[in-house]
Amino acid sequence: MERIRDVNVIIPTLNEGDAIGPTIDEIMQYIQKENIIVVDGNSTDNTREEVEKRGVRFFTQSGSGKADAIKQALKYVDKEYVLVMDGDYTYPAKHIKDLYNTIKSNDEIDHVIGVRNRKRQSLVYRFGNWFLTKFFDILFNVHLDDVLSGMYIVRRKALEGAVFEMKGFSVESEIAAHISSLGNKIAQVSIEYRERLGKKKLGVRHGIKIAVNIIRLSWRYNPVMVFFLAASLLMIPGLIIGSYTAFDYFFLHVDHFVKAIIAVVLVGTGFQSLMLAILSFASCLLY
Ligand SMILES: Nc1nc2c(ncn2[C@@H]2O[C@H](COP(=O)(O)OP(=O)(O)O)[C@@H](O)[C@H]2O)c(=O)[nH]1
Ligand SMILES: [Mg+2]
Repeated sequence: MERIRDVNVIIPTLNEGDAIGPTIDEIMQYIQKENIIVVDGNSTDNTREEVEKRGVRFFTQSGSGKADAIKQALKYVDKEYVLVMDGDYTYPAKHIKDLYNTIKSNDEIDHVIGVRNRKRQSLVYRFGNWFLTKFFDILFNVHLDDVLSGMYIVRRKALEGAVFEMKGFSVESEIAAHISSLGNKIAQVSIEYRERLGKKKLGVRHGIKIAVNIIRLSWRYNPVMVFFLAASLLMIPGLIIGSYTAFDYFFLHVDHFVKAIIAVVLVGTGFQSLMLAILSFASCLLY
């Protein structure tokens, strides 16, 4: 079978001694080994030996976390497309072809995400992924189904000029934010998701960090939405409390001073936020 030539594969690893061997063996059915790069976060197990045994490029990252690793590996890529894939054997390599064919089929598509079948994920993990993806969708006005997937392909040119500031597991949302803010297309392909080999690293703590980082990204790329969301979060409860106090005051002659003050503050700051949203939206249209 003819292997794909114009794709670099980046695999971030941290103590994936059990999984990285089988992961690479599978990838090599589709990609020649010269095009694969493993970027490691100072593993203390046999990850390095497993990679080098197979003649695949291996280097140890500087900085820390998955984001720094991928950012650094991007400096060494030279093919037209870059595919990122976790090194824990969860993503079947056969899907490389699906992602590749999709990005290759349309010049307007800059990014293809492998949307995981969630059957193998625990309930908490599944909810976290769903919640963070929907949160991202709202703030960036897109319709993605799995923004945190660890398997995706990107057109290298689309990443030129990207600002990477995020840490750890927020790198996927940062890439999606960059591509969607350019107004370029992100496509999706359904993929299977397997049980990982070795110990997992992601927890609720990481989920919270990702949520905060999605807000920071939105602040950078789409501030209108942040103002608008803040406005709704303040004005909706403000209006509810306000109507209730007004009703009691005018019809039942009961005063609720504290509630009335709270309502005024909420509606007032919410209104300012809304004005800022409208102003920033208008200035976006002008420039
Ligand atoms: N280079 C590098 N890779 C990392 C780091 N943390 C996690 N990874 C890798 O990133 C991928 C995703 O992490 P993983 O533990 O599978 O997350 P989970 O499966 O979602 O719990 C795996 O291939 C990890 O080995 C890091 O600090 N540096
Ligand atoms: Mg994983």
